[in-house]
Amino acid sequence: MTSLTFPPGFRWGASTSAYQIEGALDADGRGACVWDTYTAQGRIQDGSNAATACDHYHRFPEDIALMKAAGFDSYRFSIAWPRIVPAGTGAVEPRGLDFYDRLVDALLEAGITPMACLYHWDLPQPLEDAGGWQGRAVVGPFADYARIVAARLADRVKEWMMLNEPNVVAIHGYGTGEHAPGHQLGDTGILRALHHQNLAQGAALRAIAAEHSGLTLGTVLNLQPSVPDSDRPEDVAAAARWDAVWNRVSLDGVMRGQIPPLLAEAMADFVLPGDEEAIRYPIDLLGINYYSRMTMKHEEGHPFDVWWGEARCRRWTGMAWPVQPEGLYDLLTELRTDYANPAVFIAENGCAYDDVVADDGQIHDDERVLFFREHLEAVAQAAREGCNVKGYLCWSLLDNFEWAFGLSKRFGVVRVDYDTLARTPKDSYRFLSSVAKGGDK
Ligand code: GCO
Repeated sequence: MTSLTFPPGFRWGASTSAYQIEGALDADGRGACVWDTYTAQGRIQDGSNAATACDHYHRFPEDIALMKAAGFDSYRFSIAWPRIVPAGTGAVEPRGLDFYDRLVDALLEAGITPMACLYHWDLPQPLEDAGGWQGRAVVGPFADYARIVAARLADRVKEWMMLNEPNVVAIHGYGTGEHAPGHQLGDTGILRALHHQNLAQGAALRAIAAEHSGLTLGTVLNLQPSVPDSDRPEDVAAAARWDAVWNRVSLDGVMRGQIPPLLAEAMADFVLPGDEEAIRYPIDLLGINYYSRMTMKHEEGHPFDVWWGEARCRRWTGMAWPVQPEGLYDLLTELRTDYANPAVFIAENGCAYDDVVADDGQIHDDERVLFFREHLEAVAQAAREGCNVKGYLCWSLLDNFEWAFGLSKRFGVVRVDYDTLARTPKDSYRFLSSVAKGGDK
């Protein structure tokens, strides 16, 4: 077995997002977001909602104590836009800012470095009503919100991520309709949502940089190698198309200011002169969310005439996602060789399984431990070969509201009992803790 050794100063921690854990959706003047609307439409598979979720809004001290006890030194959380600017534009809600102020102080007190993500999918509903990510009207409000939050917190929060997975927002929010706001606007709708997120990101990066120096600015992308299901030319072309949509619009947008050539024609209607400069930014740190490879084939009737092929792997997670740690190694290697080896960190990696609470009250989640071990080996190997990887944040600290799956899919290293809200660390928590503390090598 490869040893789990990492470069000096390698950072360890967890990621969460506001909507998935906070609850308290009506507290302290928070406005409505697209996920509130989508949930109220009855579109969550298990009929649950995020009204309470993990009640992190009130229980964050306990959650921070869990991270500290694990030996985690870093934590990525997201700030809920509708808590800060409830109507998307206009009045700022001071009680929303106060909450993140308390959270940040408590993290620092615990010796945990806060990393704030500005957008983990909770678009204020009034902005969606005005066109959402389909148009440019959202760009200015996002930059304003970024400036407001940074003005309050950047004296203590030094690491800022703009977006989380713009591809998933675009594809599922505006293409398949499986995520809020639940539109099915075809290929053009997906590309519009991607491009306008790129523009908003560029504007927010510049807005924050203009106000504060010495910050680490970046964004978080879900990057997953797209491989063809067969060597038939139409499958090879489908995988390349999917790579352009899923990975390259976002990655090449920020890193190179480039629209993928494969998509240039399809995007010509709404990419204006100057946009490529506006979306490019020399970020300091790139967060990567990795779950699996994507095996794709040509099939009409789906976005971009691409559909899932047969993933060749030995195991699947409880989401029926293939377990393919070698894809993470390939991805890190590609960033090193083809993108000038940027500073990166794993911002999410993890898995859902149908956890069982054993007679001893514990959760012996061996499959999740194995998942983490194999992916950490892939990261360690890439780092040994020179990849500039700075740290690893698991997804997720807590079981939480897994979007359209509701509370039915558990990704946490800490179990949440949704009746009592009791937290129980799983074996996977102890495993990551031992690696973070340097005891498991
Ligand atoms: C993501 C999402 C998370 C999900 C996780 C599992 O960024 O994809 O950030 O919110 O819960 O990926 O599906």
